[in-house]
Amino acid sequence: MPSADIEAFRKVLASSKHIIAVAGAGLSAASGIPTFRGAGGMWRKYDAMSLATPSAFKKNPSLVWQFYHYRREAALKAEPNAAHYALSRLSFPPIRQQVAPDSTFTLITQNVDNLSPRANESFFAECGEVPSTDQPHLLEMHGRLFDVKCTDKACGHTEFNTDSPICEGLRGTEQFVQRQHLDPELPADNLPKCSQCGALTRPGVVWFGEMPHHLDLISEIVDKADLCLVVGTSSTVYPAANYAYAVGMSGGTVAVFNFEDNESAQDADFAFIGPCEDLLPQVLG
Ligand code: BJW
Ligand code: ZN
Repeated sequence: MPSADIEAFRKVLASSKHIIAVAGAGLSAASGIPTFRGAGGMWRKYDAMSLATPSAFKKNPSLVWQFYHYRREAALKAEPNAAHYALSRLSFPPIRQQVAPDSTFTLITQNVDNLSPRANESFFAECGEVPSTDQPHLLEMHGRLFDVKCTDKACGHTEFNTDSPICEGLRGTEQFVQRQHLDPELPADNLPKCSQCGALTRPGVVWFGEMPHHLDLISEIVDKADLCLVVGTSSTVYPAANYAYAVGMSGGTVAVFNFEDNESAQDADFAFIGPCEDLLPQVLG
């Protein structure tokens, strides 16, 4: 049975040398970003294979872009929540009183919404001290909604673009997603084009069947981790779903923060069941 003893968890936190957090959509739920699989989740309304695969994009880039335009607009309107900031706090030496001074912390997020980088940036601005860069504080393994990639391999241009809307042709189409009726006829001319070569672009997120980012670095960090926080993820998508298991198998501690008492919570050493935006600040201290 996992423990929910906050004092016992804090002792482990304080004595851990290499801490990681593996985060998913539940981390951003309180910011108003829908999850994928839970109640109100996007994969309950839309078929993931028709929107989040390279073949879906090849077949109908208009449908896929309408979906990602909606997601971009939602993420631009959202603000980081208390759970993002609780994790930011673990990254910044001057205020990391809950952890050993020589410990490391890396957030490995599956989220693409830019809310963790924004939380870190504003936290860092408040702290006024440059965080140690020996190991990255944040790895966005499923890419970023605001990376826009040229589909012409010979060009290969990628840019970070937070324009709202990303192009005039998609303006207002977010309503189609809200009404669950994407426009299959939206012409390809209406879609975002590469600023360098004019070819069609695609969202810089990692779709099913594509290789997630930073895998070698993540493997190194996971291999030496002695504490893994699993925050707001259903742990159903690989390879992310394996990381907590790997830490547990090598003798580390696993602590799950989730709304639901799911399988990964039952297998964990600690399980804090409830909204992570309340639990993370409370439990991390
Ligand atoms: C709260 C809360 C609150 C709510 N507080 N909690 C077997 C083994 C290995 C791989 C595979 C395999 N079978 C198939 C595969 C391949 C596939 C895969 O895993 N498929 C599964 C469906 C089985 N994986 C891939 O294709 C990946 N690539 C790959 O494997 O490359 C080859 C490789 C080879 C060798 C080594 C390594 C790699 C790529 C996966 C790409 C996933 N892409 C998406 C879309 C990204 C773009 C976009 O955003 O649109 O990523 S799918 C979607 O799922 C998104 C998410 O990042 C990902 C995970 O979802 P997440 O975050 O867990 O969300 P939910 O909704 O599932 O869960 C939310 C949780 O929050 C719930 O538990 C709630 O209870 C909780 N919650 N509110 C706390 N307030
Ligand atoms: Zn191009």
